[in-house]
Amino acid sequence: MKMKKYSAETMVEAMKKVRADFGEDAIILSSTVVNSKGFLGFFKKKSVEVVAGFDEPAPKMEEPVLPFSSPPIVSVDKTSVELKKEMNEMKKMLENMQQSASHSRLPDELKPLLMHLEKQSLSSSLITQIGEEIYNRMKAEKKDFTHEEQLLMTKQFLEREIGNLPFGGISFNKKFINVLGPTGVGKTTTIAKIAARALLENKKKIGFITTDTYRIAAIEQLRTYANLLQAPVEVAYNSEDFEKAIANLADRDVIFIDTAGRNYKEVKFVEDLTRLIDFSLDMESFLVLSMTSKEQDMKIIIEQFNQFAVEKFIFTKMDETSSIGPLFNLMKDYQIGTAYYTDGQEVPEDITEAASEKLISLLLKGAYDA
Ligand SMILES: Nc1nc2c(ncn2[C@@H]2O[C@H](COP(=O)(O)OP(=O)(O)OP(=O)(O)O)[C@@H](O)[C@H]2O)c(=O)[nH]1
Ligand SMILES: [Mg+2]
Repeated sequence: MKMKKYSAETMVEAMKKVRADFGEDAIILSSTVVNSKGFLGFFKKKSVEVVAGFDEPAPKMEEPVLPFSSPPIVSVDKTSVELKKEMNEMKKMLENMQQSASHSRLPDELKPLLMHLEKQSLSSSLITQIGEEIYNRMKAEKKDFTHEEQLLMTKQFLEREIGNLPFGGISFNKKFINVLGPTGVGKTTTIAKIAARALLENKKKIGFITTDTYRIAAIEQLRTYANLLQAPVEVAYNSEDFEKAIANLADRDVIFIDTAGRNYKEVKFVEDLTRLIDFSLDMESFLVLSMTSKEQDMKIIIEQFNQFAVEKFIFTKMDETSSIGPLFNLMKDYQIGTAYYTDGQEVPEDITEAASEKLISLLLKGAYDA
């Protein structure tokens, strides 16, 4: 606030001065009548002293013009990133709350089934949908359902969710079977299992190309299986070798390509594959994932391999897990079906051609055992 003192002979004159300076908005803070002494009592005069104040309007704030890379902008960005993070966390919390709220809304009769699906690590979104669907039918039909009926409804639900995806083994329509996947998931063993079936059951002329030249043992491992099946193996160190291998195996009906297991979270390893293998060939590509891996890590791998038009998944080591829900979550999320699942180290026995009913039965097995 601005303040100023005015003296005038009369109050009216003092106010005129105040208004001249501050306009109508002035506030009179004090006013005093002053008696001037004059000379020996002569010329004695009265005057008025006024202290007026005026509130200045706050200056209009202009947007501060900051240099592009100045620290304040960085801090604004950081705040928005943090805000986003917090909002995402809140969203997740809310979703979880909604989910548990919707579970708690569901009748007790459904709890064993839903808990079984949770133990199988089926996604909470699928579990909630299953619970809601059965509950809605209970309300509509005004009756409880037996365990068998609940299982049947769950099967029907899952069949609708994933049943339209492609399932089943190699088609034999394509000459090349390309088997991709991270380290140690069981690519080579699975190739041996599939190849044995192609030879023994489908009477196909089979051949192998290995591009896994990083480890001598990898080549030997494939040679061992190939010798048992009396089939030729070509080793491709580079793309020229790969072309030669194709020419050498021209008389084969099916050619299995074994690739090196690498840390495919790293883009450079994925790029190495594209330099070596001719993906434009008449080829079916399968991505091998082990059921012992974390779902989050499998997702990263799938996204890295998406560019290769992965035809179907092969899930291995089913025998080493007690939760196969992720298999459903991944098929649903990426709309990719399953060719085979494997459940042991024995070649060629431990492999099954996948079908949606078989997988759903495995998921629901033991739902009411307790
Ligand atoms: N329990 C179990 N073990 C399996 C299964 N499939 C493969 N294995 C084992 O997993 C190990 C790795 O198998 P490989 O076939 O060499 O795996 P890979 O993906 O070719 O490995 P790299 O070439 O090193 O990336 C071996 O000990 C296999 O016997 C399965 O379904 N269940
Ligand atoms: Mg291998």
